Amino acid sequence: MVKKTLIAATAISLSAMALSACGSDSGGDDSASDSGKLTMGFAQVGAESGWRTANTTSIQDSAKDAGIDLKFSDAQQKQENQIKAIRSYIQQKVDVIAFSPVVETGWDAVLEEAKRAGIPVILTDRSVDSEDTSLYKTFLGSDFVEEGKKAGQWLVDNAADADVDGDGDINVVQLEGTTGSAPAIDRGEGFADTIAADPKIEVTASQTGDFTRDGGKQVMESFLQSEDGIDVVFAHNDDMGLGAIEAIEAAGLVPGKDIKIITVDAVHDGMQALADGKINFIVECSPLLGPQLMDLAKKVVAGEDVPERVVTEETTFTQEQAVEALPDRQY
Ligand code: GYE
Repeated sequence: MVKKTLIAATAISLSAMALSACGSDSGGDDSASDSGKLTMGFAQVGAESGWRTANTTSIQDSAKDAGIDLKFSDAQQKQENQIKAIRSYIQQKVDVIAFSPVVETGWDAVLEEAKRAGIPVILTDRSVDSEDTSLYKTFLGSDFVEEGKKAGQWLVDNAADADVDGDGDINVVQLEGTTGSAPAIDRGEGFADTIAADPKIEVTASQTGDFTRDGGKQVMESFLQSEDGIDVVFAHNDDMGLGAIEAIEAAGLVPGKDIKIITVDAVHDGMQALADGKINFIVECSPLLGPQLMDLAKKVVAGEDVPERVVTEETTFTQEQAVEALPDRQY
């Protein structure tokens, strides 16, 4: 009950703010009918990581290729900004709204508004935690639980190596993604479930670094002070792992050797660090969702059936595999 009231109050104050939100969108005509092209409003999470930058480029490039008029907004990792952007897309009567929800909860009100306006919504990259699945047409993106499991499995398989200080325990510190976001929740869960197979492996500290390099660095600095005998870092993305590398080096330790590092994404800088031996294992999460998104958007607007879930295919990389794959990586 309390929660509902809160959401309603937030919805009112945000709708007032939405009146001034139109200016934050970039480019495009005012409605689909002006240009005869299909118009998509896309509410992006932010620009927090290399993954996000590659994802934005993929969406912008493939909209152009598909002849779709894209209205794009960057929410700077704030849900209220995404809600404002979605409301402004509803006002502008776009043909389709796509967005990557920064956190999982709190979307029902704005999604109901889109539904009432007859504008289909596509979730991409991250999903929402809503019981009413009629609020969106499809969800395109990775299986984050599976990614967490792959990270955990590598550690279980390499446990002997990962016990760097040889004390019989493998102490893991976790750098979590944005609190309340689907990838942070699901990667954490998949990882925890998998390492439970080996009682020697234990997560001794876990804190959010908000998916940023700076966040990862700061949290790792504090872990290095507060935790004894850290053997492994599990970072929910490459950027936080790269920040952790800086903190580990500043502490006079050798990343990849004195402390093993596992990350998720496989963006260019992460792959370079893996090839250089500073990261030990990366679980791939593909940001190249643009072409499939544009395809789904055209189908949804044309009233065609689309699958309710489209899962991205991805792999994993060891240090040797990174050396091989790097020259051909697109991002
Ligand atoms: O792993 C991280 C980004 O939602 C899959 O968000 C995405 C995650 C990605 O900030 O780097």
